[in-house]
Amino acid sequence: MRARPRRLAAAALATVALAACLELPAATPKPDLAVRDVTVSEGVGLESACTPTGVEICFNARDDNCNGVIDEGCGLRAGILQFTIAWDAAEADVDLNVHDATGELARTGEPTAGGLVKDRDCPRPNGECQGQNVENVYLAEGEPRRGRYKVVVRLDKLNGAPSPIRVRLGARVGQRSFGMSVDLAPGAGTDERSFEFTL
Ligand SMILES: [Ca+2]
Ligand SMILES: [Ca+2]
Repeated sequence: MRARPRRLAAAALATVALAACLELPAATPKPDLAVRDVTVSEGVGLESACTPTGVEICFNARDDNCNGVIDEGCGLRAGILQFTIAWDAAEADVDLNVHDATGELARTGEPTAGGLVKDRDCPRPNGECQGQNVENVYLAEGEPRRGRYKVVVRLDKLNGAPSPIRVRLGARVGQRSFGMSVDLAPGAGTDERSFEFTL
């Protein structure tokens, strides 16, 4: 009787290992994924059109080739929903906080009830980010939940980096792409900017 759970655990581990090796191709967007009521923090310019500038460049949170996927080929996961931030100040700790349609915050590890998961969290003490600070949240499973999504870009700590910190946010919502560049500085009112929309 004891062998069975062990076999199941081994199978689960194998599945996780296999999933970790695969860079999942972007799902084909469904044409009916309508995006409504897009809002951003006051004073932030939102880009809602993609202008191709050449081949995809890694870790800039831009869909440089306008193929609907941000920073593909760079080790980041992608899905029909994808939110990516990038910033140059290596020491600064900036967080990408994406709340799904149920209000749950996407974290590394387990997906939220709405299927969102974070696959990269920077900077890391072990140098894993190699000075290329990127955070990425994507829809890992299921269909996008209908409802209000909130994407917050927040400066956690400067860690000695000169203020303000310029952060780029790129978002893919079905066939639509959005982008914004923000300057974050410590203090209430200046340490975060947000982007919201309804599906
Ligand atoms: Ca791309
Ligand atoms: Ca890019």
